[in-house]
Amino acid sequence: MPFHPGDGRLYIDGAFVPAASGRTGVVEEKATGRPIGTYARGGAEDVDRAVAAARAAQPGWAALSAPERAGYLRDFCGYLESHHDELVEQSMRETGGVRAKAVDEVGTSVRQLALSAVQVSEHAGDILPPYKAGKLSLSRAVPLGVLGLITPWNYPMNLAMRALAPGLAFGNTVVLKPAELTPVIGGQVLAAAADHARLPAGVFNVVTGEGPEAGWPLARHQGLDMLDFTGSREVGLAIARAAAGELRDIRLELGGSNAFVVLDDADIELAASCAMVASLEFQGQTCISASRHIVQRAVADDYVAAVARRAAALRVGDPFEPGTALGPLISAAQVDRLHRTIVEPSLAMGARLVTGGSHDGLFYRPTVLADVTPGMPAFREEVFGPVIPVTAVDTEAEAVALTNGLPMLMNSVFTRDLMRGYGVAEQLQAGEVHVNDAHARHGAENQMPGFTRRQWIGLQRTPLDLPDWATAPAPQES
Ligand code: TXE
Repeated sequence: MPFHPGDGRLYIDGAFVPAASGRTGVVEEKATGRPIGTYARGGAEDVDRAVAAARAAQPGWAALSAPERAGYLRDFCGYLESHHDELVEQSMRETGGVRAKAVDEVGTSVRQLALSAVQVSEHAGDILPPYKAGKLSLSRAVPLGVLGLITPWNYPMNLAMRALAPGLAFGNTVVLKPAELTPVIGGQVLAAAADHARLPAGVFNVVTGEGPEAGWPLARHQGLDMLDFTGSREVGLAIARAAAGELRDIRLELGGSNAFVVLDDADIELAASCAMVASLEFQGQTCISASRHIVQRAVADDYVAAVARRAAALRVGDPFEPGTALGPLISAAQVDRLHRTIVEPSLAMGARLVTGGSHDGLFYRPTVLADVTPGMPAFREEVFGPVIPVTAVDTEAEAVALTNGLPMLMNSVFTRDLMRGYGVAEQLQAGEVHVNDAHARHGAENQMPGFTRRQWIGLQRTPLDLPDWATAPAPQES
């Protein structure tokens, strides 16, 4: 099957179609700025059609047996596997990530599909502990219905897949709006895979386009049963405010200011190596990247030196060139945000530039800032770029308090004493904490819910324990 990414069409109701407006946008290779395709700039009319198609297809899709839906998912997965190398290169071009990052992205998507295809036959529901003799209570997993997905540009394929795969497996239908910076790897190739797998028309739809033009109409659409959004705090807040006014169901994954805590008995070289991955992998543009390094003062100088030595030696450039560790940032807007609103003001407030701090176009040098204090943007904001801000603290308690002072998704703690690490982890208010490890490589695909709701059903031969006044014989009609 030939691979034709980037031909500028939407995928609605089983057909590749232009946007109703006829408008298209250009897909760029991030490292070179070279145009590598087009995408359709969908709008409200296209979103309406896609949601209507998904709504019409949903009952029939949910009525298929679990093994039938699993079969479609395996064919979907087969397309991704058979185009693995092209997809990896497409991801490298569109996101600017190095090969290992792209391989991870495609691999995670494949594993997610394979897992959902199995899970759907295993999780039909539960038989619940009886609360009274003579009664059978069970819960049945019921699809939510039509899901809207709005996804970002950093891991475009697998951030779509982690909702798409379990969503479809459990009988939902989907409308996906991928990020406009990565519309091919985040949307068009998934449409091609769905088409190849012959998913029934309307089960999976892709509306590419800009956030305000295509994303907002989807986020607000009354025809959705749930909207799943991954992206910025600002847009997430706008969606939450609108949804609250209409009692609509949404799920948001926004950023966080994740902490990387180094205690005074840590193996400093190990912590510094892990810091490279935690803060610099994919140029630090990951929601679980370490955004602030909180280090006990006794080891802070050694830590800053170890981190800066490593960071300064990393090669920044075209991800296709061998030896490149960091590719370009995703856009000029992201470079500008990082440099002008985080690095420069922090330096002006007294942070010390140890290495980096400059950029050539989208290529930002890995940067280490020392003497960062909690009032500086480098501490307060999610850096979302290749910057390691180091803040020294005197005590373990201070490290815990500072970490807990900002929202976060995932933290790391470094110490040679595992029980000390456990004690700190227990006090951190993060969803996930790793002791002596960079960040999760545990396969988040295992954690995702199946996009179902539970329907409780109680069965009994005769009603139990009805009060006398209810069962008393009814008076005869006079
Ligand atoms: O996100 P946007 P951006 C964070 C990170 C980053 C910042 C900005 O801090 O610096 O967000 O990134 C769509 N209605 N994360 O500007 O704009 C948009 O088209 C509906 C963390 O790229 O939120 C895209 O599909 N949709 C995150 C998606 O929202 C709208 C990963 C995300 O884009 C919209 C990425 C609107 N009004 C960024 N405006 C993570 N948690 O991993 C935009 N969109």
